[in-house]
Amino acid sequence: MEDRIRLIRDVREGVARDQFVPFYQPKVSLATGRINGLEALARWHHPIRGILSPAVFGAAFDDHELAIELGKQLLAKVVSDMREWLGAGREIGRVAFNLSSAECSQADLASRILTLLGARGVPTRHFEVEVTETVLLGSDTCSIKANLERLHDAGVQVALDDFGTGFASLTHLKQFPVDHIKIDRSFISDLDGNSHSEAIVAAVAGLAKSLEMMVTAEGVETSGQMARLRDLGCGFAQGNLFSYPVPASEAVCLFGKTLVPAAG
Ligand code: G
Ligand code: MN
Repeated sequence: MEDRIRLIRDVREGVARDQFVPFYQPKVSLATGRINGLEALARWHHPIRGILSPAVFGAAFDDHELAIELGKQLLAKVVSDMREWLGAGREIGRVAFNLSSAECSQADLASRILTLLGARGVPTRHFEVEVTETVLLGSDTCSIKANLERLHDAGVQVALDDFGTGFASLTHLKQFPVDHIKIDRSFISDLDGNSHSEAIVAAVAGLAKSLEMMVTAEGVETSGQMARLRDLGCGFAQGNLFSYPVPASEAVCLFGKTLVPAAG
């Protein structure tokens, strides 16, 4: 059987068996060192192969119906985790959820998310959605724009993910209600020594500041990168330096923590 078909069949079975779970990775303020939120990341708790990342199953998102089912399974678990944390009085900040192209093209996505948050008593100020430029370039621009505007107007923050790797980024900042830019990790990984990456990070941080958007650097792995990011004016950072993505049971220990020394 062709690899792609086998993968889609296996993922479909995994979804039916409720094997997809969110892991969480903290986002940290470079000014205060404190955690300001988490990003929920899809993981497949495979009965034989263990915890798998989207590097293994990401291609399954090309199947629209499956991407939507998978998204629903993950969203329900994320909102449930948030409900539990809020109920226990945790300072959860904002929890970000990655949206696929298939989900964003659904006309009822925003109302589905808002209804679920409302039903579980999770205030929208604690929620964020992340979309890549590839998602924004999807065929159904109308639905995508309407969904993001509805979410944004309701108090859900909108983040533009993997910034700098797609097309027409600057147009998107004007066309869509973007609150937050996430700089792709390819610019961070060669920060130590690559002056072009430095210039790009500085420019994006400046752009975000002028547009009054938050800016988060992704994939920060070394303290050298962290120090450079701080100097270049980047407000927030995320990456394995601070914490690997962890299951909900471990994420609960992260709230309210200071992960790096404050600037100065
Ligand atoms: O596209 P997006 O930025 O949402 O992807 C996040 C992915 O990046 C996750 O699957 C996560 O496991 C991975 N990731 C998170 N932090 C790091 C890091 O510091 N280094 C690398 N190489 N990958 C990371
Ligand atoms: Mn993301």
